[in-house]
Amino acid sequence: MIMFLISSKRQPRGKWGLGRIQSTSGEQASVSLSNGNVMNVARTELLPANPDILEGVDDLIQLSYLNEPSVLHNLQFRYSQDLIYSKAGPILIALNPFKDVEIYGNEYVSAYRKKSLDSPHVYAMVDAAYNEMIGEEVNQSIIISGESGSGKTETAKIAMQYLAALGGGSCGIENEVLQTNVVLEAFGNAKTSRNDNSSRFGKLIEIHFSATGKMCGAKIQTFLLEKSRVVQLADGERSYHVFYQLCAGSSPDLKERLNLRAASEYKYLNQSNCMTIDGVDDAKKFHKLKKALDVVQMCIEDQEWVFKLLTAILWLGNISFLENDNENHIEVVNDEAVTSAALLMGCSSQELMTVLSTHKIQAGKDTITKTLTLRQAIDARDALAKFIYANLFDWLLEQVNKSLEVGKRRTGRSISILDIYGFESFQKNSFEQFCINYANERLQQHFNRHLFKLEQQDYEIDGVDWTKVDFEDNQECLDLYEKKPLGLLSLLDEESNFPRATDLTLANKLRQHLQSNSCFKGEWGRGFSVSHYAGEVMYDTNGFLEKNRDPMPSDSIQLLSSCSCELLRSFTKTLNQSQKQSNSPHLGALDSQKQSVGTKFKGQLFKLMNQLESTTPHFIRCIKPNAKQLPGIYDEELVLQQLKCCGVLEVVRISRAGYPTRMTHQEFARRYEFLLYEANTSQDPLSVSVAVLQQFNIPPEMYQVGFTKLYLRTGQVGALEDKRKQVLQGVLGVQKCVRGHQA
Ligand code: AOV
Ligand code: MG
Repeated sequence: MIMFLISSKRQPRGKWGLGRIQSTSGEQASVSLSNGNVMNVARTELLPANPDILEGVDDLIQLSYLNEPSVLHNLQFRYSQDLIYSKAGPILIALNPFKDVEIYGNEYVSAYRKKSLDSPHVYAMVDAAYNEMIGEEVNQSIIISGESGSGKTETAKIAMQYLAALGGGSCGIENEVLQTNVVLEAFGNAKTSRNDNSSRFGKLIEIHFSATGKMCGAKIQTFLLEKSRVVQLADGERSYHVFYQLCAGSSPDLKERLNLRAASEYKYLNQSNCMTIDGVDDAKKFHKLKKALDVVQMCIEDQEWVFKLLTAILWLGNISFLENDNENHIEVVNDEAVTSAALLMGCSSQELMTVLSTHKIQAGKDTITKTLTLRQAIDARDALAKFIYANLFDWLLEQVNKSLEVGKRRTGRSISILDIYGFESFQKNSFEQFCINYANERLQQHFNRHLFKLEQQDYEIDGVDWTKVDFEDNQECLDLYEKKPLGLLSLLDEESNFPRATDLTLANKLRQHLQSNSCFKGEWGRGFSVSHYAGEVMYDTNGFLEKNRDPMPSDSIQLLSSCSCELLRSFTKTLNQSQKQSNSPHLGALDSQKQSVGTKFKGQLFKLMNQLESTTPHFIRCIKPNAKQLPGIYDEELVLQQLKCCGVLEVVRISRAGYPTRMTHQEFARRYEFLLYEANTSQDPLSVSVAVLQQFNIPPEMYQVGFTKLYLRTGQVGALEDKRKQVLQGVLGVQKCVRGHQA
């Protein structure tokens, strides 16, 4: 059988098909299809297919032919039978089924625990991590990546369920850990065009275990919450779930206390013509959220404060402005929106109106009050709403972490699960993609290092000749981002410090200084492109400076620090003094005291990488089989592109090129010495091992002898193991026989 490319005008790359060559002439071959049709195909478009017995193997490395169509075909074959998990060497590939597949729950947990099931599964991978943690006291990490909607968050939850089940299930700390998902998803997830439940933040949960292997606590870290979503939505998308849940599910009593209306009455929510999600009952979700908040031990008073601030944010969004006749003079419309927001925040309507319409400037000893332009006023209002939401999110996380706190933390017994946004490349890419893709470069390097560099080092240290397999190193792209003073992040910060800088001056600056890096390409106007490991992405600098500065007017901070709401006041305490009284131009340059968003993110990533370096990593790559979020559809082009982006194809190639089976000379000799026909006179494990290899005619190119270990290519120990089993069974048979006689 062969695979061949069916050219089609509609699909630029064509589709792969399966067939048999009937005859060839010149550059053409005539190929018969399974449906009996015959077609002519260019010979350059033919590739060998795998034999039928390899159809649907659960590890791609077992395939004899590892071309792209074979890998795609194998995964598709499995997907069509609901076998959504496969391996690529050490990596677990998870294809999103977009429907319930009956492979989870207690029965499956215990089957994987007892090893009566060993097909690829999240459970199997987590079980291996758990065993290594218990056995060797080494911290473990499970790193889940994939593009939006591919199933990362669901996979992370499945992993957590397995770990919770090991401790006895749904009570105590296990339940608490699981319930954090409900809380964080309400506040950090939203419907986007790609995923009805899209996480708008990255998350690392570190789960700790006691000496007896039970969960005993956890700690959650989050990365880069998308704040802009609170105030601005794309058509067909929603803001954070919690707003709709609150509006739909709160009791009439609570509604009255908060002066809360229906979601459709709030501008922050109704601007995108999308208020509900098919199949989701927001009111029901609200009740689940309240139960989850109880489980993570948030008291009723605190819960009420949270709902108050959420409602305040919604009312802030309804505040409008009037432009007066004399140009550049605006006024806040003194309506219900202002009074409600002020009441909930604990300040006077007048104070709030002043902050949203004027700006105080210190000139020597005098304070001059200037009126804001309409644009500035809207920005000030939105900045306030974003500030409150982002701080509320952080505060909530802090509360959750307090309730999960481990008494005395001990290293060597934790499993961290990382669920972080995958590589993104859209038609239009902005600051968010710029940061997300940077995070993915860092993770990719971690992945490379672990799988390739470590592997190679291993060979070299052991004196094994291994013609180095080339792999893509992405250091140059990381340098492009991180070098000081001439890297993307430094230059962005520098430009953010100039009040007069614009998107265009930023783009020019980057072009001027970065042309020498081969991963950088200046485009015309505001654009620039970066060659990421997963492909080239063109960024539009529009909004980069504002988003990197993330300004919060000092007047607003002062207002918050004088509000009667204690929670709001606490949000300003983390800001340092100079920032509160900062005299920077209104929403202008980056405050010298404040870290930019980009630099802060870089710091977080470094910390994350340090944490991960001290663990044994396990990688799960989630793949989205179609963009429609529907079951049963397998879009080859889309899958192939994702397999490339996450390095699966590269891993398959490298694993096969190397020597995946490794045993020390001692281990090998101990295991197989008894198979030798002639007893080896030498006691030396190395010469015993070599004698075994020779007796079994293992060809020299199939193994290498290192200083301490033997290295064998895929499939080579199979024959030895078979023989061993055979002999052992024979011996047992004889023993049984002997005993039978004696009895
Ligand atoms: P993501 O985390 O990777 O996207 P999710 O984990 O939210 O993606 O998955 C998206 C949807 O796919 C879920 O809401 C489920 O409907 C479905 N799904 C995923 N995995 C499974 C599974 N194992 N079984 C059944 N359905 C599944 V994002 O957070 O957008 O990057 O930012
Ligand atoms: Mg997610």
